[in-house]
Amino acid sequence: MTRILVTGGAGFIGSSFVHHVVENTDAHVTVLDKLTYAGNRASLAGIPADRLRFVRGDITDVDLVDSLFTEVDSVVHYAAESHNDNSLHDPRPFLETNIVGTYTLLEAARHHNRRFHHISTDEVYGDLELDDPDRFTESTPYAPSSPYSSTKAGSDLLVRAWVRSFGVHATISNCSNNYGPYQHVEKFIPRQITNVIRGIRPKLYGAGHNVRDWIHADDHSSAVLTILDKGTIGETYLIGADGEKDNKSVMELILTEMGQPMDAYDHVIDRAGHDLRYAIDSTKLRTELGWAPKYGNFEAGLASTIDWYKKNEAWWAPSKDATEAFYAGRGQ
Ligand code: NAD
Ligand code: TDX
Repeated sequence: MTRILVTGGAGFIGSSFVHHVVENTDAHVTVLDKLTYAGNRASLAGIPADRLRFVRGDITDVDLVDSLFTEVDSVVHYAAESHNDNSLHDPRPFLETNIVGTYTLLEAARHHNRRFHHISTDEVYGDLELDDPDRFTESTPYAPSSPYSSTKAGSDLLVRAWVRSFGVHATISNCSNNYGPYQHVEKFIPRQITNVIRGIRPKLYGAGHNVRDWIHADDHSSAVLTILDKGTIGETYLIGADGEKDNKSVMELILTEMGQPMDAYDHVIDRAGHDLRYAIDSTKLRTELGWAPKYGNFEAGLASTIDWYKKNEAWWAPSKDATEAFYAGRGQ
C-alpha cells in the first residue's frame, strides 16, 4: 500500500485532497498539520481510521518532519499561511511557514530520497491586464505582488534549486483560485455567503473589476493526484479550469442564488497592491498528462457550495466573529 504524507491536510484544499485520495486510491494518508486558525480537524470527518493518521505538528519541526518522512513513500506539501490580507497585516508567519517550512521539508526529502510534490499558486506570476490576450503558462516570469505570493514564489524557487542541486524528486503545481466546501470564511466566496446567512452586508474590495480564475477544489485535487502519478520530475504544471470571472459578477451570482437583490453589498477599501487579473493556461497538464476538470459549470458549483455553508454552520461559525472583527479593524 502506498503511504502519502500530506502537509496542511486539515486546511481547505489539503483536506479536499485527502478525501480525494481515500476515495480514489488505496493509499494510506498521514496528515501533518499545525491546526492554526485555518486548520480544522472536522474537515477530515468520515475518513476511515485505517486509512488516515493525523499528526498535529509544525512543518518547521526538523525532528518531527524527519521521523514522518521515514514512514512514507511520497509527500504532498499544502501547508502554508494562505491569506493575502493576513500577509499585509503580519508577514512573519508567512516567512516562517512558507519559506522555512518548505526548506525543512526539502531537506528531509533530500536525506530520505522521497518523492515530493509542492503545491503553489498562480499568484507567483503577478497579475495580467484585463484585456491581455495571454494567460499564465509555465514559462511566465515570476513577479509576485504581496508578502503571501512572494513567500510562495520563494518556496517554489527553493524546490527548483533542490531538484537541480541535490537531485530531489520533486514536481510543482501552480493553481488558480479554488472554491468549494470547507474553505475558511476569511476568503472571498465563503465570506460573502456566510455574511448573507448572518444578515451582514457582503463586502466588495474597490470596484470589483478584479478577475480570478475559479476552479473547484476537487478538480485541483484530481490534478495533483495526476501529477503525483504521472508528472515528470523537475517539471512545473499549471492547474486551471478556464473559470475567469470578475469579483463583482461573483458577488452578484451569490446574492441572486441566495435570494437577495443583486446590489445588496457594500464597496469597501481596496486591498493594498491588489492584483488585477489571474488567468491560467493549463494546456501542458491537459495534453501531457491527460487531466481534465469535472466541474464545468461555475454557477452549479457555486450553488452547491452555498448549500454546503447553509447546512454546515457548526463548521464555520466558530471562526466568523473573529474574522469579521479583523476585517472591521481594516475598514474592510
Ligand atoms: P488554508 O489556509 O485553508 O490551510 C492551510 C493549512 O496549513 C491549515 O490546515 C493550517 O493549519 C496548516 N498549517 C499552516 N501553517 C502550518 C505549519 N507551520 N505546519 C503545519 N501545518 C500548517 O489554505 P488552502 O487554501 O487550503 O491552501 C493550501 C495550499 O494551496 C497553500 O500552499 C496555498 O498556497 C495553495 N493554493 C491555494 C489556493 C486557494 O485558492 N486557496 C490556490 C492555489 C494554491
Ligand atoms: O471580502 C472580500 N472582498 C473582496 O472583494 C475578500 C476577502 C476578497 N475580495 C476580493 C479580493 C480578490 O480579488 O476577492 C478576490 C479573492 O480574494 P481571496 O479569496 O482573498 O483570494 P486571493 O487573494 O485571490 O487568493 C486566493 O487564490 C490564490 C487564495 O487565498 C490564495 O491562497 C491562492 O494562492
